[in-house]
Amino acid sequence: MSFVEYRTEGHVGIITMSREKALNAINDQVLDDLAAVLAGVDVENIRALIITGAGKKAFVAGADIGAMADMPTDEAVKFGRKGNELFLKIERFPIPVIAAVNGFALGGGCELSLACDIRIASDNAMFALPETGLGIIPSFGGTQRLPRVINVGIAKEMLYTGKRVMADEALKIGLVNAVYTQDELMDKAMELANRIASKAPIGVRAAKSAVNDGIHLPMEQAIEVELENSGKGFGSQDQRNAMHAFMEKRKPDPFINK
Ligand code: DAK
Repeated sequence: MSFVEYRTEGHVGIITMSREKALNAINDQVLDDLAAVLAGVDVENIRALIITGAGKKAFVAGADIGAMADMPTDEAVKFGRKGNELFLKIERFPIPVIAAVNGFALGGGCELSLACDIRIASDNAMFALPETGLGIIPSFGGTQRLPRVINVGIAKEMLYTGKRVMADEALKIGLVNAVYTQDELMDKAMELANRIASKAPIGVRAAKSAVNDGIHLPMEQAIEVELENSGKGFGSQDQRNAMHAFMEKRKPDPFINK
């Protein structure tokens, strides 16, 4: 039995963290199952991914505390590495990944959402990094990604105190792009994913690479990264199609990712 489900709707892939009895908490098997699902995504055809949690309570309530309570340090390091490799894969996945946060996003769950390109949330969502209260720190990238997504001081307050941030505050501090009711959340996530999927995949993928690879570089190097990525779209069939359609005052033919 897998703890991670995957289905597709048109050009959109939907990943559901499905360990509902434990509020979708992440153990070793969850990491393996998520890795297997990602490895199976047909990136030629799929143009956006959504990650959400099963049930109405949680996106992911964290790494599995029961599994970690008596874990030997060497195993904890292995668990951390596995999580880090996987979350890096999500961050660098060739297509955009949207976290549809439908409830608790605590500890490792908050970190999973931070590895995604865009976060949207339901009005009952709650974000926190409560690890210092457990005698540890976030170890799936939370100390690094949170201060790169939101203001450093607010990130440090969340890290040092484990402060719980509800959906409306998450919106205010820029942790999420939008908040919807629980019933609306997946429709809105699909709407956003389909808006991304309607654009030329070569352009969208190049934009993701340009942002990810350039954001921490000095501007001179960063604009070179942009130029390299710009070359991926230029000369493509989708670019020729879209620009000629504009000149001919008609809609472009459907994009083919070539
Ligand atoms: N781990 C394991 N089980 C969990 C869980 C978690 N993080 N969160 C919830 N559950 C389980 C509960 O134990 C309960 O199981 P049963 O008792 O029914 O068997 C079930 O889910 C339902 O939870 P509750 O009965 O507690 O539900 P409530 O609505 O009353 O409360 C809650 C919901 C989310 C407020 C509460 O469950 C809670 O506080 N959960 C823990 C949240 C948390 O502290 N999350 C952060 C975990 S620390 C590292 C790698 C990674 C990390 C650290 C180090 N290294 C490699 C070194 C990451 C750390 C974390 O994520």
